[in-house]
Amino acid sequence: MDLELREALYLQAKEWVLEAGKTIREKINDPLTIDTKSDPNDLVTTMDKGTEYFLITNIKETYPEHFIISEEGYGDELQSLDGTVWIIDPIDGTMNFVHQKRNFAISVGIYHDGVGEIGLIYDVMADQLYSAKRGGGAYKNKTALPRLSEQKSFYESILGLNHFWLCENRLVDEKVIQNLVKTIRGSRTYGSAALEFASVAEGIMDGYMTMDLAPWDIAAGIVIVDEVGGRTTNAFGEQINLLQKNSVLTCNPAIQEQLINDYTKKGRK
Ligand code: 2AM
Ligand code: CA
Ligand code: CA
Ligand code: CA
Repeated sequence: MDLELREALYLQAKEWVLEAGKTIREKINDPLTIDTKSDPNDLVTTMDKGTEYFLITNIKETYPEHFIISEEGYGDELQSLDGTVWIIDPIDGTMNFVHQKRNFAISVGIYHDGVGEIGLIYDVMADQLYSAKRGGGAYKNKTALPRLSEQKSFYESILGLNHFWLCENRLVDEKVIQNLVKTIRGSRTYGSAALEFASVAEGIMDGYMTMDLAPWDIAAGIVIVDEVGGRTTNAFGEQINLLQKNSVLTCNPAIQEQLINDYTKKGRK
């Protein structure tokens, strides 16, 4: 992608994301209409839909030749990642948004012919923007994020995991994951995939592993984690396909091999 074009795209995307976030902050205490999707705990609100609508109408008007993959239904049905594709989650962490009024993010990844060019993750209530351009490093607001330490010890690592990994599940023997949790230093569950990717990029968590995420949960995070030298695959070290759901492991490369070889692959069902 042409670098000048990309810079313009980045500035425009950033402006829309910050504006959408400001609107959410201003309306955070307004009454909400909450619906459920696949199950009673799978929530969606008028704010999720309104934010997606705002972003997508702006994109379609300004860049009619671009494509969009997004969660709440205003995007396109794509069979390929050819061309320029925006991959959008208007609110990542809707349960946090509804119950906690914090710890949720707007996530926007922009890919060109399948290559991640721009990643934006906006922690709305904290007013912190994680951003990256391919080859240009990653930032938290205006501060460059350092590359992840190559010295990270597996035993001193903190992993983002949700508790379903410790229950009987279809992917990995839960006993193996119980062993993993006892072996590492600690585990955390934030409830927003995008913010967990941002934490890995910032080096305040060393990895994040999850069973079943959609492209919009991870597209921006992949670009940002890449830019600090992190790696993202599925839970077994295989390549992610951004046209479908995947299990996901994003982490410091220093712990990747041990995590996959001694745990997820070993316990794979
Ligand atoms: P969402 O809030 O945009 O739906 C929570 O663990 C993470 O998983 C969030 O990033 C959440 O994104 C995502 N997620 C995907 N599908 C979900 C579901 N059915 N229920 C709850 N969270 C889901
Ligand atoms: Ca959702
Ligand atoms: Ca999401
Ligand atoms: Ca969402």
